[in-house]
Amino acid sequence: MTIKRGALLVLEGCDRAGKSTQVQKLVTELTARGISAEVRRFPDRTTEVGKMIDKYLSHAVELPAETVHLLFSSNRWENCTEMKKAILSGTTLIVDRYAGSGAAYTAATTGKDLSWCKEPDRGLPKPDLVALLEVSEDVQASRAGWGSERFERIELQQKISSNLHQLMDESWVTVNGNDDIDKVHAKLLTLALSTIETVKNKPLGELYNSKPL
Ligand code: DGP
Repeated sequence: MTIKRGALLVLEGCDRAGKSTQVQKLVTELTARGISAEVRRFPDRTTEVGKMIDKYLSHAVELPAETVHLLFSSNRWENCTEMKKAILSGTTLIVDRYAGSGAAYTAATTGKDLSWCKEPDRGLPKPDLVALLEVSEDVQASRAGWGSERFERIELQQKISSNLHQLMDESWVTVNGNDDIDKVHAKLLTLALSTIETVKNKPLGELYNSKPL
C-alpha cells in the first residue's frame, strides 16, 4: 500500500492575529478525527539559530537587517529535512508562520523589495495552503502581550499586512481573524480537511520553483 502524504498547511498573519491559538486547535481536532497532524512554529526558538533570533526579537542583541533575514530563513532550512520526512510519511503539518512572514517582515522593516526577500527561501517545501488571518488594528492591539517584541508597532504592521497580500498566489486564502475563535476554527478546519484530501496523492512542491520535490 502506498502511503498518502500529509499536507503542509501554513497560517500567516500579523502579530497577535490568533495564529498560535488556531494552529493548536486545528491539530487537536485533526488528531481527534484520527488524522496524523503536528504543529510546527517559526521562528523555532529552540535551535541555536532560533536562540539568536529570540535574542534579537527581545532587543538583547542588535544585528544587521540582512543577517536577521538570513537567520530566519536558515531557521526554516534547518527544519526542512525533518518536515519533508514527516509530510511524506503521512503527517500533516500545521505551521505557525513560514516564508511569507520571512519576506513580508524584512521588506517592511528594510524597504528591500519582495523578490530580494523571497530568494533565501527558494526551494523550501511549498505550502499546500497558506491561510492569511486578517485582523483589524483594534483587535490586534487589544490582544495579550501586544507591543513587547521588536516588530509590534501599528505602522509597521500595516506594511507587513500589505506585503503579505502581495505575496498571495493560488495557494493562499484570507480568513477573517476578527471573528470569534470557534468561527475562525471552523473555517480553517474546512480548509484543512479539503486540502488534506486534495493533495494526498500529489507531489510536494518547491517554494518559488515550479518543479515538485
Ligand atoms: P512569533 O513568535 O510568531 O510572535 O514571531 C516573532 C516575531 O518575529 C514576530 O514579530 C514576527 C517576526 N517574524 C517571524 N518570522 C519572521 C521572518 O522570517 N523574518 C522576519 N524578519 N521576521 C519574522
